[in-house]
This record gives sequence, structure tokens and C-alpha cells, in this order.
Amino acid sequence: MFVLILGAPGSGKGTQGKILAERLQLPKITTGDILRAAVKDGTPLGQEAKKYMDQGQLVPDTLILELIKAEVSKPEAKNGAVFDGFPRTAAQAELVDRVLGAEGNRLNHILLLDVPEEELVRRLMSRAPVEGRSDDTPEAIKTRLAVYQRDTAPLVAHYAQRGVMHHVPGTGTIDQIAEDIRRIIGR
Ligand code: B4P
Repeated sequence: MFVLILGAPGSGKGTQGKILAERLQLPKITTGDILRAAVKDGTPLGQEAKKYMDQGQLVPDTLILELIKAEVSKPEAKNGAVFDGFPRTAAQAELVDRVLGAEGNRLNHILLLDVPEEELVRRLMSRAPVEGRSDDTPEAIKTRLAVYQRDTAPLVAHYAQRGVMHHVPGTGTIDQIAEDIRRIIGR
């Protein structure tokens, strides 16, 4: 089973993705974590990605498409995975469809976490002193929310046509939201 968790920055994708992947015993593929590890290790990808991430901009598709292809093609993701933080652009969505389709697979469930913007900002600002992420500054948060509306929100309309998208209210407790997701997926 392939599940995509879609939502704005701060909507709880990482939080719910972890719970879901553990429950379904599937690998979780999180482009944000992979990029942050590359930045930490100072790899060529990390050095380039950092310039965009610190500003709250998306890392360009030219840098990220190969990374996504490699992750989605890994043997451990052959029978399913939870995708968290990608696809974020039309080109990434097209690539995911192509790589899954080549193996006769498709996205089975798309979960859209709905959270109002004031709550998103509150969560990201309260995380800033705890995790020390360089993109949890007021300027970068503003940019990330605007980039989400511009580049990622259009994917919602694209996926809505497939009939596998579910809106999940993302403002309850973490456990309530996880329970909603369990009910939707049926597992
Ligand atoms: P990501 O790591 O994906 O960061 P994000 O969108 O801000 O979401 P995050 O996972 O941190 O937050 P979450 O909603 O789980 O991307 C970071 C950057 O990497 C991007 O800006 C971009 O530059 C780059 N990037 C990543 N993927 C890319 C791609 N595919 N293409 C191009 N660039 C890419 O949770 C936020 C907070 O809310 C948490 O602190 C959590 O504790 C809290 N929370 C969760 N659920 C809650 C609840 N129910 N109630 C209260 N708080 C809750």
C-alpha cells in the first residue's frame, strides 16, 4: 500500500507519517529528513539544498527528482511506503506516478491534513527553540507557507480527481488524528 501525506508546513505530516508507517510496518520516505541529513553531512547535494531550505524555498526539482526516484525504487519500498513531504510540485507528482506505475503500483490513499494558517505558524514557532531548525524563522515560515500555496496546493486538485484523497482535520490531538487516519485507511 502506498500512502501519501499531504499538507502545509506544520500540518503534522512528519508526526502522522511516523505513526502510520509504524502501524502499517511500511518504510517512511521523508524528503525533508533526507535533505537535512545531506546538509548535516555536507554532501554536494546538502550544500546546494541548504541555500534554498534556509530561505524557506523548495529545493529545485533538478536536484530532487533523482533523489526521489532512487528512494521510491528501493527494494524495501517495493510493496508499499508512506510518502511524507513529497511530491511537492507537479514534476515530482508526475515522477512518482511514473516510478510506481512502472511496477504496476499507484498511490492508494492520499491524506490531506487541513490546519488553519494561524495554527501552522504557532506550531512552527513553538518548535523553533526546541529543534533549532534553520528554516523555522518568521521570514522562512512565511515563505514556506506561500510556496506551499503556490507550488503544492495545486496538487490537491490534481489528486482530488482520482477519488483516493481524504481530507483529515489536522487540529485535534495527535492521537485523535491518528485514529481518524486509521478509520479512513481501514488499518
Ligand atoms: P519538510 O521537512 O517537509 O518540512 P515541513 O513541510 O515544514 O513539515 P514538517 O515535517 O517539519 O512539519 P510537520 O507538518 O510534521 O521540508 C523542509 C524543507 O525541505 C522545505 O521547505 C524544502 O526546502 C525542503 N524540501 C523537503 N522536501 C522537498 C521536496 N520534495 N522538494 C523540494 N524541496 C523539499 O509538523 C510540524 C510541527 O507540528 C511539529 O513540531 C509537530 O510536533 C507539531 N504537530 C504535529 N501534529 C500536531 C497536533 N495535532 N497538534 C499540535 N502540534 C502538532
